[in-house]
Amino acid sequence: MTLDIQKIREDFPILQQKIYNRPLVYFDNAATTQRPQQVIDALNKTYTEYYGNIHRAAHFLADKATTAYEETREKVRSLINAETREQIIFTKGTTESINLVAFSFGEAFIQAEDEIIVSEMEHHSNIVPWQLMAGRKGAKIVMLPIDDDGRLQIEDLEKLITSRTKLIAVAHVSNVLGTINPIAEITRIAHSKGIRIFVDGAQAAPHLHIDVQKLDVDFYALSAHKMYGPNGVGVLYGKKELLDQLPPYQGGGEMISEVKFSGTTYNDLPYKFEAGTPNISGVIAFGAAIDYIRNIGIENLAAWEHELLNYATEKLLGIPGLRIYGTQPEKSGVISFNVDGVHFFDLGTMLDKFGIAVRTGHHCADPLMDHFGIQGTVRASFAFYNTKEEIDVFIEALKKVIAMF
Ligand code: C6P
Repeated sequence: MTLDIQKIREDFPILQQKIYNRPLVYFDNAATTQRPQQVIDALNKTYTEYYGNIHRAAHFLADKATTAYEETREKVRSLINAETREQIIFTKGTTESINLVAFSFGEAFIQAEDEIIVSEMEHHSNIVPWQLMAGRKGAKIVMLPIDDDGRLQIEDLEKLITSRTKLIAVAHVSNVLGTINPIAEITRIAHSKGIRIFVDGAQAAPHLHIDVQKLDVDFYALSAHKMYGPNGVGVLYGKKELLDQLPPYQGGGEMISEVKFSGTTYNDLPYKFEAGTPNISGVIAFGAAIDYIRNIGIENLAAWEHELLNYATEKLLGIPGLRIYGTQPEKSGVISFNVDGVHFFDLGTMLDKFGIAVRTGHHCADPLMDHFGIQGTVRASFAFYNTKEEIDVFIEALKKVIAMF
């Protein structure tokens, strides 16, 4: 199917504006995507028509809000093909999902001297929570290295695994390199040794068809704001037998079954992990975002983004002195690069003056920067609403900026 990109773009009001009198070129989609009118309308409709606190009141508004909230849970379940809705836990985002597992899995399963394997390409969100847990428990973090193409050295994995290894934490897609990691293969190795796997899907869920049962992962995390949905909403998927064994992450309303000063019992899944009033309107509007991307078709948007990636990569490689980090064939629409003699920050700041939004810096991946011996990069990241014409504008602006320096 060929996508009508111009028609799709009309759904995104923010893309219609000019920045410094030039049409906005939004290439910072890995940081956060923009929202279609359908998502904005869903948010608006929740607040204007059926806002109430969920799961706890007998009145009409609360009942309607609860139904809509739970409908999104079912949409997420279906999107990632989880076995049951109980395994879909709403959080604030990928970061909170990781902190939840690091805390609760740590409490249940980690002893002093145990080891967690974390890859070198991880976002800080998939490093620091494990370090905090390791610090509390006296456990150790072991790094799974990458090569200079940005490929995980899977062949080293078996050598890194010891009898103390309890979990492997890895991104499905790198936010800097775009590398799509072979999750099914890593999972097979992990499970053959009785090790659990946590997958950070923040950069994968917006671009790939995710099937948690086929991947056989133990935990999977994602963020709605990278999927054309509201910010402040995320998901944690987990295998039921594991989630059942984990203690709660936070205490508060809704996560309990009965509270007595002599002791408290906890609610069933997924509520055991959803303490307090959640982002009700955000979760409901996330349902509209899922409908939106499923209407386009994940395969269709992935194919178009891949075409954009190839088109931009070829043009960028034609610029003398430009180096791309992350050159794996299995790659999503993210291009990180530097240009000889020009600081990434200057490039980003000048591109902004042409109306082009890119991200510059370490992209919350310091260990990865250390691997390449750099402080940061410029990163252009694409979504299905981007066009080849925008890439042409970006390349021309980039050439002008380089010439100025
Ligand atoms: N990366 C980027 O510009 P939150 O902030 O919780 O929604 O997602 C955190 C996160 C976790 N893992 C990966 C692979 C990510 O890319 C991110 C967020 C953004 O690359 C903001 S730093």
